Amino acid sequence: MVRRRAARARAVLTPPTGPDGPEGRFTSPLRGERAAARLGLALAASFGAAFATGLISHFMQHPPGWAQWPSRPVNLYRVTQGVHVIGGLATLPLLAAKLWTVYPRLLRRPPVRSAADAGYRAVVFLLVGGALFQAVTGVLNISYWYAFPFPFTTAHYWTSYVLIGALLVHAAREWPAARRAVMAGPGDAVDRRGFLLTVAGASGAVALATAGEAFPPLARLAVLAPRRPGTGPQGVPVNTSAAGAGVLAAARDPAWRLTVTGRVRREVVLSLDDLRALPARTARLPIACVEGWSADADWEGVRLRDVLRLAGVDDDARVRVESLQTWGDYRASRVAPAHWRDPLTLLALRLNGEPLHPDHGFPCRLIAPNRPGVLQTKWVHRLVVE
Ligand SMILES: Nc1nc2c(c(=O)[nH]1)N[C@H]1C(S)=C(S)[C@@H](COP(=O)(O)O)O[C@H]1N2
Ligand SMILES: [Mo]
Repeated sequence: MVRRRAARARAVLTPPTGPDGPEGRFTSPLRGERAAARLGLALAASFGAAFATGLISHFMQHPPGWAQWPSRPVNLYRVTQGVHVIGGLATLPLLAAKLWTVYPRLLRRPPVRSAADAGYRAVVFLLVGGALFQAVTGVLNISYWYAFPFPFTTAHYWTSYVLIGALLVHAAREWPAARRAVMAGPGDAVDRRGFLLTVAGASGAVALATAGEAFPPLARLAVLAPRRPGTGPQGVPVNTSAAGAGVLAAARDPAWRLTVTGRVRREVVLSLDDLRALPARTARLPIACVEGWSADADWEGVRLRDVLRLAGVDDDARVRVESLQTWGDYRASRVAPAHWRDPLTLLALRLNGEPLHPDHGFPCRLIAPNRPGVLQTKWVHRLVVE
C-alpha cells in the first residue's frame, strides 16, 4: 500500500517528457524533487506560523462571545503580529523559489490525466493561487495601497482556510516522495545547496530590512519597512492623522467632553480639566499595528477603570469606546472586562512627556496592553457601557 502510494506520487512528480537523467530540464538539481521538498518544508512551516498568528489577530479583533483575550503579556500581540507580517514578507523569496522550481510541473502537458489527477490539480491550483493572493494582498495592505475592490481583512482571512486546507492535502500527497527525495544520498548537491542558501539569504535579508519596524535595535536597517519607530510626532508613527479623520476642529473645541453612558448607575460628563484632576497614572506600552509595525511609548493619563467606576459599572460589563470620528472602520472599539479592569489600561492624555499630539488622539485616547493598534481608539469622546 505504502509502496503503491509512493509509486503514484512518483508518477505525478516524474516529468512527462525528456529523460530521467540529470540533463533533463525537470530533473536538474535545482528543479528536482529535493530542492522542491526542502523549500516545501520551509514554506509549510512559515504558512503554519502565518496561519496561527493570523487567527490570533483575527480573533483578537473579532472576539467570539465565549472567549476573552488576556491583557498580558503586554507585548504578546506585538510579537504575534510582528511574526505574521515580517515572517510573511520573509516567506516571499521562498515562495518565488518554490514556484520557479516546480513551474514546469504546473505547466505540463497534458494538464490532466485522470479524474483523480484533475482533483489534485484543482487542489494545487488553490494552493498556488491562495499563496499568491495572500502574498499580494498582504504586501499591498502594509504598503497602504488599497488597489483591490474587496475588504482586505475578510478576503485575507477566508483565503487562509482555503490555503491551509490545500496545503494539508498537498503535504499528505507529496510526503512519501518528498521524504524519499530528502533521504536519498547527497547526489550532485553542490548547486542545490548554493541555490537553497541563496534563497535562505534572500529571506533573511527581507527579514532584516523590515524587522526594525517592530524591533527598535534593527530600526536603522528597516529600509523596506513602511513605518519605523522613532518617526512621526512625539517619536511615534501615525496611521490616520486628525485632519485625515476629519476631527481636528472637534478635538480642539474647548466644549469637548467625555461622556460615560449606557448601563451605568449615573451618567458622567467630564471636561479635559476634570480628567486631568483624576489620579494620573503612567504606563509604558506599545502601539502594535496589525500591519506589523510597533512602537513603545510612555503614556500618561487616567485609568479607564477609574473613570468607569465613577459612573458605576458592573464588573463584567463591556465598554464601547467611541471617537469623534463620524466615519471609518476604526472610529470605535470594544473593551472587554479583562482589558478595562487592567490597571495599565489608560485614557491617555500625554505621550512621551507632552500633551497628546492631535494625530495621536488629543484630547484623549485609549491605550491598553496586548491589544491590536486598530483597537487603540483615538479622539475618544464617549464610553458606552453595554
Ligand atoms: N479614531 C481612530 N482611532 C484609531 C485609528 C483611526 O483611524 N481612528 N487608527 C488606529 C490604528 S490602525 C492604529 S495602528 C493606531 C495608531 O496610533 P498612533 O497613530 O497614535 O500611532 O491608532 C488606532 N486608533
Ligand atoms: Mo493599525
